[in-house]
Amino acid sequence: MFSMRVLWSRLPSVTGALTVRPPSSLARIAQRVSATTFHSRDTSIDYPDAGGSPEYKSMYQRSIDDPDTFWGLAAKKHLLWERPYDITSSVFLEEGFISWFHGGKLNASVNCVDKHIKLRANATALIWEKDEPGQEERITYHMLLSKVCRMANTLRRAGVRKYDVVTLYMPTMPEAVYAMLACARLGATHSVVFAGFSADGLAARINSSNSTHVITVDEGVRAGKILPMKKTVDEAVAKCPSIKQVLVCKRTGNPVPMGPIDLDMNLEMKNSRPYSTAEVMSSEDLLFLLYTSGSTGAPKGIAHSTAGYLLYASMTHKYVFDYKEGDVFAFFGDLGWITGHSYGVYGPLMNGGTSVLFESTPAYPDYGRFWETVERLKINQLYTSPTAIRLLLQQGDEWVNKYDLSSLKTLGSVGEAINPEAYNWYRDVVGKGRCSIVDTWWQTETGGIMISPLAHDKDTKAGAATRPFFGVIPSILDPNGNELEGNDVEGVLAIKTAGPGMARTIYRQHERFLETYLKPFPGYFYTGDGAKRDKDGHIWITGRVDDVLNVSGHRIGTAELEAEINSHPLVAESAVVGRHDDIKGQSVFAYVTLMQGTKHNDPAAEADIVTDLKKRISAKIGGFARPDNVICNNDLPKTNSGKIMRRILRKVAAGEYTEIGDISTLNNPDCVANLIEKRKKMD
Ligand code: 6R9
Repeated sequence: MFSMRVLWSRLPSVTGALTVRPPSSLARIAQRVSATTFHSRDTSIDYPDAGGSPEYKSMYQRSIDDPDTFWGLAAKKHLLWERPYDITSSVFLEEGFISWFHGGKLNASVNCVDKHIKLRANATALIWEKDEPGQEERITYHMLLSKVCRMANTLRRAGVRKYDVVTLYMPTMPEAVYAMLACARLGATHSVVFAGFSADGLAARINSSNSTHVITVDEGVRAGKILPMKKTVDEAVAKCPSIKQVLVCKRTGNPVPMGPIDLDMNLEMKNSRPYSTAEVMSSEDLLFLLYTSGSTGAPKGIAHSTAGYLLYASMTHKYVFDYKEGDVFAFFGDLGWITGHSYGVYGPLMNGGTSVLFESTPAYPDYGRFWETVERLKINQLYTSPTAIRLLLQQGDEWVNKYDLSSLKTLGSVGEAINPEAYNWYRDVVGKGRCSIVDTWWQTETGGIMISPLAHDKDTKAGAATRPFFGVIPSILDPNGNELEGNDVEGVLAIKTAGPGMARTIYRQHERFLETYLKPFPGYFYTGDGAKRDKDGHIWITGRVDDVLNVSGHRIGTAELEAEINSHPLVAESAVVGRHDDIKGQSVFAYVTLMQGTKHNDPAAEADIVTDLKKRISAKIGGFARPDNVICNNDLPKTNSGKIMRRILRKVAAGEYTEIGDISTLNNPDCVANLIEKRKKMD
């Protein structure tokens, strides 16, 4: 742990001119903090411009030819170090050894908050756009520092220590940001669990990470509905022996039962000092875990480092969106998603920016919500998902045209491929043809945007993620792992580099990290996505090539869903596939074989089981993963070796009966006709 006093005395050559006296104002703290960097500088945002193609090309080339110099300069400039690093990078991809800025010491909350106090104490750090429109709250950097410190002191008193894992189960609100940064201040690793997960989903993530504390709220509010979040935490924590304390923040203020391990966060914060020392962390210490779904097994706790992640989030935020000082940046999505971490919190705050936290939905109280918010808050960069764009497109242009959107400069899309119709509408109707559109491809595992045009780039196409960010070498491989050189090629997407923002491991499962990402194609980071490079060299993402579904931007592993379905006492076997959905991108389609003796063709009995299964998924995983369709059948198509032929099930789900292909090699070809018959009844 360092106090400012200790910190100064560690760097005598830089701080020699300063007297070691406790600072008496925030401005003075910041002055001294910035004096401790190993290069003297202010904290203004002054990146070179790279919006146009020539600058992009030369910077990209430099980042590939000499990554250490490229990222090293950036790290010296944009991170506030308590101690300089010694080694820029050491990467041995095949054994998952990824280290950036070794030897460096820093603290993430100091970088996101304290760093800015000297220059922008009264600038707005966060605008909380609450569920009810027109009630936004603004939090300045000074207020943010005070809240983060008060919360850090509260957590410390509640027993949170360096390297503990703290689970956050919270709505999109400033307290969630305070909690992330307060954990970072204490050197604890935060693990945010999306508020849509059920008690069981939450418990699984708490247990996997061995969390000691949970931070939550009394109740959430979304689209006018109350979500009993504390109650869900109570149910989860009953199954989590590692939890020592639950800290409850106020959202609705309605009374909720408080048990022996529960603490009222607001009360504790009120009585806490608004200054808190920050733990000195190493560059490679973990900043956070975020659970995500893969094609097999339980959810994976993707682990991100401190220095490399912060640098990558800030650089991508700045360059992809062309974020300028004073701009208002809005990610319209949930903080519990990696996009909320990198572009709702860390990227904008590293850059001294203003970030809008949007608690509501695109349709509440009506379909004009996004646009009314853009007008009222004068949003300059808007970042959201194709699902939301498609939903709003379907409601007609009147909703958009009612509002003044002239503040908008960059429009971003993330989470899944954006279809050309949605892209064109975003560009022409929302952006009036004068905004940059950035279709950004990346993953929880990559920490920040990997493939995307930069704002102002004119050489783009509707639906193409376009080109790699600095330091990224995207490779397209054939099934044997051979790199497909040149243009006009299609295959699986792998990344040949591990830049500063890449995930470092799967928490406490490094072997699984290797198996999942690094062993499939030695020397590359395997993404699980397909991609093509067109004749002009632009990259297009063609979708997952593994058994991972993407429903409204949520990643859901089919194996996880099948495990839940199979745990139903009347289910013998199941197979889950994705079906195209005009708004959600994909919906969950489940095929189920019932236990022998269960009446397969009794519609009433089947309907009961189907209802049961849908409820079960909502309860065990979360409502977003609920299957839209379930077919019960006495058999599923299998190969001679007993493998379920998902390819056929996908075609049946899509209603593409004529494209099913040869089924003669199946062990049980007859079952396909039954499935088709049942599927047709669903139309
Ligand atoms: C940031 C994020 C990652 C998966 C990824 C891919 C899909 C994300 C995309 C995209 C096409 C884009 N994906 N952005 N597909 N075009 N612009 O979404 O992280 O939740 O981990 O999902 O989402 O399939 O592999 P995450």
